[in-house]
This record gives sequence, C-alpha cells and structure tokens, in this order.
Amino acid sequence: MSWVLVLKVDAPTREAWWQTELARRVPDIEVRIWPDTGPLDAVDGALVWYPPPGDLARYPNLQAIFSIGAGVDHIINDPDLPALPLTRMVDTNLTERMREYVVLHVLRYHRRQPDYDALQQARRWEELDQPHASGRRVGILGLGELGTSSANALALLGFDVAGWSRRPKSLDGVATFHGADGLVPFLSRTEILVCLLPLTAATSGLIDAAFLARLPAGAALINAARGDHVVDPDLLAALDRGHITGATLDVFSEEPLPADHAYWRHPKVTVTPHISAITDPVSSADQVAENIHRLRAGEPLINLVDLNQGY
Ligand code: NDP
Ligand code: OXD
Repeated sequence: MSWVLVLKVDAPTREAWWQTELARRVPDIEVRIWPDTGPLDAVDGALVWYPPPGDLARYPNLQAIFSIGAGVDHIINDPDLPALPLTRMVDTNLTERMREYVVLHVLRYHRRQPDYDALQQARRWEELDQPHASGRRVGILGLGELGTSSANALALLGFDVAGWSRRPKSLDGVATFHGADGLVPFLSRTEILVCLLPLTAATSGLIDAAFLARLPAGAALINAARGDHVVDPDLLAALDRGHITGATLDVFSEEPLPADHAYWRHPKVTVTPHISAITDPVSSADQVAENIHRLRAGEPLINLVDLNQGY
C-alpha cells in the first residue's frame, strides 16, 4: 500500500532535493509536490513550509503534519488547523548554522565592526575602545535547541552570557533567567541581545518600546527568530534615538521584506533574507523518514510540538 506525502517547500531546487533524500530513506512512499496533490483523500502526511491557511484541513485522511522549519508559527496560526500530531525540525546542521550566524553578528558588534565600517567610509584611521569578551554581556532570549547552542558557543569565546527561558534552566557558564520576573534583570544586564524565541501568543510583539527601554543605552539587537517578535516602529525609533546602536535582522513581519521598508536603508540596520539557519534536506530527511516509519508502526513521533504552548 502506497503512502502519500504532500511536500510544500516553495523552492523548486529544494523540492527535488527533498524528493531525492526521502526516496533514499522511504522508497515506498509517494511524494507529491504541492499544489499538485492528486486526490486529497489519498494524502497521509504533509511536510510543509507556510501552507496557506485552510490547506491542511483539505486532506480528510491526513495523519500528521511535519514542519520544514524549527518554528511552527507558520502552521499553528492556521485557524482551520486539523487536530493532528505536529512535528518540527530539530537538526544538528540547522543548530550549527544558527550558532554560526549568532557568533558572527555578536562578534561584529563586540568588535565594533559597524563603527570601523563608518570610519572607513570617512577614510579615518582611528582606534576605538575595545572591551575584552569577558566584559561584554550578551543575552539570549530563548534557551532551546538554538539558544542553548549559541549561548554555549559564546560562553566558550569568553563572553559574559545570560539566557532567558519560560521555565527555569541551568547551563554551565551561562547566567539563567526565566519568566516575566526574570525578564527585567536579564534585559538590564544585556549589551548584545539575541532573539531565538518561538513566535507564540506570549512572545509576539515582545520587543516593543518598553522592552527596548530596559536595555542599557547603546545595546544591539540580533533577531533571527521571527519578525513579529519586534514592533518595527518601536525599534526604528530606538535606533533613531541612539538608544539601540544597531540591529541585525534576519526575519521580518512581511517576507520578502518590501522594497520600500525603512530597514533596507537604515544605516544602523543589517538585513539578511531569512538565511540564518536554512533546513538542509540531507540532514533533516532522517527525522521525517523516522516519523513516517513511526506513524506507520503506530508509534509516538519524535520532535512533537506542544500545541498548548505553541512551540
Ligand atoms: P525551542 O522550542 O527548542 O526553544 C524555544 C525556547 O524559547 C525555549 O528555551 C523556551 O523556554 C523559550 N520560550 C518559549 N516561550 C517563551 C516565553 N513565553 N518566555 C520565555 N521563554 C520562552 O526552539 P528552537 O531553539 O529550536 O528555535 C527557536 C526559534 O528560532 C524557532 O521557533 C524559529 O522561529 C526560529 N528559527 C529561525 C530560523 C531562521 O532561519 N531565521 C531557523 C530556525 C529557527 P523553555 O526552555 O522554558 O521551554
Ligand atoms: C525555521 C526557519 O523555523 O527556517 O526553521 O525559520
């Protein structure tokens, strides 16, 4: 009996790549590329990136939804989401890519590269004050798969690292804060802030004017999580006032970032096009195949999302 997986990845080269990797691991399934799904009642599973709202409710025999991303807000936000097991990507390759992105941009602010870029533009040969890494306080919002790995890497480089999570956590070499009560002390000691939170009802719009005001003057922000964590006009105002010295943004409320958005041309903003940690089918297909095997064997799935918490 054939098992049908609908694949919606929105990038033709990745479609073929996923098909190849899945065929290697589960050769007896049929992978159909959305929107050419074939008969809707034949579809057993969906491997998706940003499915249109209502789409997943169209398959009457769907057994599970697999998110191509580590984040699942793109699926959970669907008001017609069927009540099915939902899994997300947890992958060493993805974690390592994010860790590289975070380290790259933390070092860039720490070593004052934006200031040296400005000096180069002005052809000025000038040495700027440079604290040691141990005197630089970096804060990570979210101590999950990505936040923990990034925090550990920064701690190894000698930074004074803290992290904030929903529940209490203990991490060697990292000061930990949690919950609403932990947020203010965490922010007040953070000079370079990295956002690696999932987008949920509790975290949407978290980075607003009041939040930014809690950071010390001159702090920098790196957001590699989701655009809707940030209230854009509040961040732009904080940048223009100089309270926030720079922002590196990989994710945006609207993607692609519209051509007329202020972030593109703001001198204190670095824009990257949602590339901090792209899911690699070669490393990620294992867990999709594993979950297909488990579904067919009636076993519990791995990397399940807690639908009550939204991540
Ligand atoms: P995890 O689920 O492993 O970790 C989430 C962390 O956030 C946990 O530490 C959790 O706390 C914390 N958290 C959740 N809600 C709250 C809250 N209300 N208050 C405080 N802390 C909270 O996620 P990942 O690390 O795998 O991924 C994080 C996000 O990164 C994804 O959801 C996705 O949006 C984004 N991402 C972006 C990519 C990109 O290319 N730009 C690539 C991959 C992911 P606790 O530990 O207590 O549960
Ligand atoms: C993810 C992403 O969630 O790529 O994995 O944003």
